[in-house]
Amino acid sequence: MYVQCIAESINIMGARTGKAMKARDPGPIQQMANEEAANGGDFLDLNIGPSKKDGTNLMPWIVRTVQEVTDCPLSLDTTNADALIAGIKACKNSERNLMNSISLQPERMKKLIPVAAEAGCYVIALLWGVEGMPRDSNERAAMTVDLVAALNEAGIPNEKILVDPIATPITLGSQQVMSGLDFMVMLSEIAPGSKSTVGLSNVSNGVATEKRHYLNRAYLAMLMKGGIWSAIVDAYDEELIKLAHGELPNLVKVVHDIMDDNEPNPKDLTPKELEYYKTTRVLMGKTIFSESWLEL
Ligand code: THG
Repeated sequence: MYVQCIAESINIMGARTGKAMKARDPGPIQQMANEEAANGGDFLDLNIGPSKKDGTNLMPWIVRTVQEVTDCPLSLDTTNADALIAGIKACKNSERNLMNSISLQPERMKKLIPVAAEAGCYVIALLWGVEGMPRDSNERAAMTVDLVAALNEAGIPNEKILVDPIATPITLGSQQVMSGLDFMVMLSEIAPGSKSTVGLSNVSNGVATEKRHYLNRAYLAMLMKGGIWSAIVDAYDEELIKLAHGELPNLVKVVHDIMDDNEPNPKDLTPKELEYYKTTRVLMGKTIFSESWLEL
């Protein structure tokens, strides 16, 4: 199984690229784009945050800057709808790129859906409604039905839609994490042929930096059981990219066995497998989460 990796590091909050965006300095952004593509990024996320003031100038500038050095498809990421529109219009090969994202807010849908339909690009259907995030898999299902219907009506086929159920941090409890997973399994029935994505590092938000990778990796292996199509990831995590691209099947098997209630004996596992074993149990709520979960 191959999960498309949307590389997340070109980000207005990032130490290396944030300053370069504000100064319109192409060097650091082009360097990171080349690194992320070389590391196995299948799309490059260009995240300019809200950029309320100059988003309509900044997004097209970044698109051109990155497309000067790489043919890797792009994911244009901002809450500023006008900036997204300007960015999509600046893209070469617009049908290969990704609009991140369209949520269920009516003014956003009205502005963005016709532009995505016209460009023929992929779109992330973000399950964020007027009342905020969905609370369980049923709310996610209802939101998907509404948003996918609106996209289809404009002529965007399910094959171009990546539903994002919004991953929640483990610090909010494993029930929330597991409900996102339940939804992944339902998605193929709700919108046949549609694709999916999640912001993987959301799951480890608020956890000490050096421990976040373990949670992100095990969570990805869990999502693979639900057939996830893509994930927004740190392309500098080599092990994560290998996992996503199907090169670590033994680790994926450990995780899926636990999910199938076919628990391996921890005594039979390698140290690396044990890491995934312990972390999966935390994400599933079989072990209570604490920052020392790996030492237990
Ligand atoms: N779904 C969709 N889009 C998204 C998200 C999502 N876009 C934004 C976010 N979530 C995914 N992108 C990131 C980008 C960076 C980080 C996390 C998620 C991150 N950065 C490091 C940090 O903050 O510690 C390093 C920053 C730096 O470079 O200094 O964690 O859920 N559709």
